Formats: sequence, structure tokens, C-alpha cells
Amino acid sequence: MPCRTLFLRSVDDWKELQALLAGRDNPGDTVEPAVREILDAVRAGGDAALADYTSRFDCPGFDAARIRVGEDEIAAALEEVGPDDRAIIAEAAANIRAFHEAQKERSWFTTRPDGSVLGQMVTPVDRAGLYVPGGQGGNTPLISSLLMNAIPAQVAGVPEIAVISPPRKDGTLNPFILAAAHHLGITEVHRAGSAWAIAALAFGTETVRSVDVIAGPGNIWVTTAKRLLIGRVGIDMIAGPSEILILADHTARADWVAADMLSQAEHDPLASSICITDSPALVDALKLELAAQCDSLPRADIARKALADWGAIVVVPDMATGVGITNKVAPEHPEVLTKDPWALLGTIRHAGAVFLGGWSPEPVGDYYAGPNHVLPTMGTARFSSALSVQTFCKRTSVISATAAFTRGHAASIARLARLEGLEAHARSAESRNR
Ligand code: HSO
Ligand code: ZN
Repeated sequence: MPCRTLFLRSVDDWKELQALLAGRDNPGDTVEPAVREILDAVRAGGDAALADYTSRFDCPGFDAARIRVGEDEIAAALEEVGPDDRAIIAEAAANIRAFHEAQKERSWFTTRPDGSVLGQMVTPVDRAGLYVPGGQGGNTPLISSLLMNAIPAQVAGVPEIAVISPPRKDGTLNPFILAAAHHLGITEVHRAGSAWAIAALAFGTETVRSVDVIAGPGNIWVTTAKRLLIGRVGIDMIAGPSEILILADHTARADWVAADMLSQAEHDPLASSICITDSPALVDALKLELAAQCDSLPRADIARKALADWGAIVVVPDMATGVGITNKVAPEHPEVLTKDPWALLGTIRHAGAVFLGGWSPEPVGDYYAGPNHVLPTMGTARFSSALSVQTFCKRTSVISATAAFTRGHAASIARLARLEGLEAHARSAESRNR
């Protein structure tokens, strides 16, 4: 299995790893002009433009009347999805909902000694649009992404949620996506994909009303459209390809480390799977396991390319150095497979979500445990966080001052205003003393 081995003696040596990972970033510059054109076309042409793109790229002969998915079609999808699968979707959804309920931020008010009240109100946006990628012609429906995007919006209290997803060649949507939407009580589902779907959510068309926040993963076209629309609408984040970084000591099982590395390598040829270990004995065993396990995967080609291009086994003198390097990488998913994983937790400072111990393989988080799987990648965990209830909320400050406060401080306020050359501000404050 071609997967590099690096020997790094100190945290400063992480530059070698940095150099290896450089170039993984796809800034989308190449598609940007074409995406701008699509945004303009949908803004000007509405449903007709959406239908035109859909018919050219997804479903020949697509008609604008079919953009909105009928409620009968959503209900019919349930018939296609067996009760066992529906129950699994319900279990995952319940776990995700419970976690995000705990995340809810409360409004708060505080009273100063003079009686003035200050506060912060947390309110949801009016309308959210959730993009669900087609996934290999609609054959690999990202059910989990719909749950991970919709449930935080629902917990936030967003009154209107619209889902949008590209139709398959025959014009239908994958029934699992519709069944998951139905389970969540979402009735507004639209058929459109790529940058034109994002444009419809941002600008609105006759059928798809504009939204306040757009969330959901997508390819470079979707991501570039979201990036160009920042400021007009809220977005969840600019997500990059998946990453896993496993901190493993001599107690880690090579077969488990390999399985978890491959779980993210199979996502994308640009995915990055790294193992950092202080156990040279693990290295050979891990290489053998990676090779053996990869070969039998349906997506072996993708995983092999990801491991060859962006994978690494990094040998360090001790786990403290390993954690130091991890903090430099700021990975989306660090897994800690060491004798005492909790002992390292407090030293991990930059990460999307931390998976502690051998019983927490990353897919447990991707699908089921409850925390969100939409996480910062490409080192952005240095300054950003998982998609959350907060993605769909705003904070509004509240000021209710008393006469004593404003009269008592009018002179100071006026002084600051005059230093800024803003006389009307000064007089407004002073007017309360007249
Ligand atoms: N690991 C991905 C999320 C995902 N995995 C969805 C499976 N389905 C986020 O990095
Ligand atoms: Zn995954």
C-alpha cells in the first residue's frame, strides 16, 4: 500500500507534513467564472433557467412544473423504503436531535445596579435551504447529511425549511432522501442541483422562495456558489474533503486504525487519512492492514488514491509531540487510540470533533452518535466549529437604560462622540439631561 512514512522528531518538523498536504486545497478559481454566469442566469431567468440547466445536466426534457416535489411523491417514497431502514433513520435522527437540543443557546438578560437591563435575544432565521447532493447519479443518497443539516435547523426553531436536491436521470429523487425528509416532517422539497440550486435558494425563483441560510455539502460548483453568496445569505461553511488523523500508541490495533483511515479515504480522492504514532512496531502492521483491507473495498480506487496522495503514517518520539503536530494540522476528525485517551483530550486544541478510544470509530459520529458531522476541514478548525443550532440563529442585543444611567453618563458619551466628530450623537445623549 503506497502510503508515506514520515519520521518527525519535534512539533516544528510538522512543516514536512504541511508540505505534503499543500495543494489539497481546491479554491474553486477555475470554476468561478462559470458559477457567476449560472448565478446571474438563475437570478434573471428564475424557474425557466433552473429547468434549462436541469434538463441539460441531470434529466433531459425536465420541465419547470416538476421542480417542486409533490407531497404524494414524498409519501410514495416511504413504500420503497422498508420499515427496518425507516427505523434506523428514526434512531439516528433521535440521537442527533437529543445532542442538538443540548446545544441550544438561550436568550439572556442582566440587570445593572442602576436598574438598566441588558440582554441578548437568540432568534432563528425565517427560512433555511438545505442542499442534498445527488451522489453518483442518485445511487448513494446522503441521508445522513440531510439529518445533520435539517435537525439543527428544526431545533433552532426555523419555521420554514426547504430541501433541494438534483433529480436522477428519470426525474425522480432517491426515495431514501424523501423518506428521511418525510420522517423529519419536511414537506417542501425541490428538484435542482449544483450551482443553479444554490442560486435558486439565494435569489428565489417562482417556485423556490429565497432563504436566509443555505447549508449542505456539495461539489466544487456548489461550494463555489455558496462562497460567492456569502453576505447575501448565511451559509454553514466552506467544507473541504474529509480528513481523519489517528493518534495511536502501542495499544492501538492496526486493523482498527487501518479500517478507520480507509473510512474517510473512500470519501474522495482528495480525502486525507493520517496516523501519528510513537510505536514503530505499529507501522508495518498498519501498512499490511491498509493494503489488505483496501483491496476488497468497492471504492478501493478512490481510497488508494487518497492514501497515496494525501495519506501518511507519521512516527513521533512521544504522544505529546503527536498532539502538538495534530494541533498544527487542526484536523476535522482526530481519533485518539491510546492507553488513556482522556488524558490527551485537554491538550487537543484545534479539531472539528474528537473521537476518544477504540469504541469511537469515526463513522459512529458520521451517522449515529448525535454530534454534527458537518465539520471544519483544511485547518479551519483553528477558528471555526461544527455546523450547529447556532448556524440557523442570530443574536440580537437589547439595551434598556434607566434615566439614572443615561443622565449620569451623558457627558462621557458626548465626549466620545465629539472625539469622533459626531456632534449629533453628542447632542442626542445630552438631550436626556434637558
Ligand atoms: N465524514 C463526512 C460525513 C459523512 N460520512 C457523510 C458519511 N456520510 C464528513 O467529513
Ligand atoms: Zn464519512
